Amino acid sequence: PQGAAWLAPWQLRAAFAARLSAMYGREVPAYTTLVDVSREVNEDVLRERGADAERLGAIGRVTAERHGAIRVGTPAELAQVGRVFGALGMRPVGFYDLREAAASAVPVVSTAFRPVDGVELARNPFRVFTSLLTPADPRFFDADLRQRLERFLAERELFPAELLALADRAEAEQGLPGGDAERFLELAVGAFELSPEPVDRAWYETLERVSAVAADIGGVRSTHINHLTPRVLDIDELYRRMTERGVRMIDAIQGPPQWDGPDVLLRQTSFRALDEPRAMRQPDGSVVPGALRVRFGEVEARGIALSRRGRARYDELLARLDAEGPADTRADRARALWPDHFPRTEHALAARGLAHFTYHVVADRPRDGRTPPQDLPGLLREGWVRADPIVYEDFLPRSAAGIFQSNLDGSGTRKDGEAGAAYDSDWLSGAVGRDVLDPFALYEGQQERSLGRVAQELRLDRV
Ligand code: OOG
Ligand code: NI
Repeated sequence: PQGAAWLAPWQLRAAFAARLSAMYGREVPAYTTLVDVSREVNEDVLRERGADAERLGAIGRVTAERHGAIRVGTPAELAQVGRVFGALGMRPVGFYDLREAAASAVPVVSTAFRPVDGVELARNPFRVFTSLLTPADPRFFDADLRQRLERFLAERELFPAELLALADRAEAEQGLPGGDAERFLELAVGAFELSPEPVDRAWYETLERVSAVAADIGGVRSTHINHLTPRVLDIDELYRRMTERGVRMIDAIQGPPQWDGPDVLLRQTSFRALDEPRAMRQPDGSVVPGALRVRFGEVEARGIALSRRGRARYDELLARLDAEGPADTRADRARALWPDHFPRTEHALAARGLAHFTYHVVADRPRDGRTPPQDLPGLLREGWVRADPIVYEDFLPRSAAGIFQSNLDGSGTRKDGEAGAAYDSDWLSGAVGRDVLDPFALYEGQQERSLGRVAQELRLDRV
């Protein structure tokens, strides 16, 4: 049935991302400014650095690239999200526990839905950071509040049955014909729009005392996309230009510091959304105008995916920065310590196994009568093989917690001393009804496959 009007999962994904972006731009004008400034910065970087600017993704991909964030209340809702994104060729990757991150009290655990295959990522890398409320965590919710919350959540419907049926069909048949695709996209975007339904003020405020995130998720009868993030090639420059335009950004860029060596992982920054008018239902039943501040703007720059070893090194550095000095000097200390932890060239990152690359036989290497060495550092050194960096497609729990926190009013309450409820990646797989994939395993697989091809082409037993 796959004629001209057929939309494959990646086309549905690209169309969904574009429509979500149009909707969000209508609803949150500062987002449009952010997208415009990101595009300007990307054009300038491309002009200045030429092909080098595209080392971590072709400009077409980077310009269209977005991630969104949503938050849901129950495992059943999360499983439905999994079906909607399954139709778009997106799978849950990574487990993030934001309840534990230092200085934040966010009662959620998260994953990110994204394409996992190299070809699919190149077509459209749209991803959605998806958080699930943890009402069973006694550090946030007492037994009574938990029960009221779970009852409230069980009664709401975030995704209409028609949407879910279309999603299941799209996943099973690997796409949808034009008319159904149109309907699916309309319903899917609609499910993430801010609802005009009045907010029950007393209930919302009850949850807000625990956490603004709990209120945002469980205080209303619908969900909404709470930010949509473009990708920029020079985030420091973007930060300056947004500030010049009078947009007040959060104090810091989260993630690794700026330096003159290879960019790794992910750097992000955000600005607070403005109050948005929302109708409020008062305890006496009357509806009055009110305002809530639930959406914000964020932008990110992506670097090379670190290996498990590289990541351990990054996490050690974070722990050291926490332990050794005051928070307000953290950025400077990070910049000073960074060169002791990470080498200044991609070549060294590859040779020391700190980051992931795909490896390719250099086709036009001059023939000098030598035979290729068996080891990767040797192959790289003697010019047999070239290493292309694998871009980091995931998130960072610490940065995510920082992004959550910097966009909240109160810090909420987390009673410490009590044991937190146990949630882990396996638990989350059960909740979503799909395997939550390990991001490291995905990068390792991609790298291994490329090394297999190298070995074959150079007739080596292995590399
Ligand atoms: C998600 C915050 C995390 C990121 O980019 O790290 C996130 C949220 O606010 O729901 O989006
Ligand atoms: Ni984000």
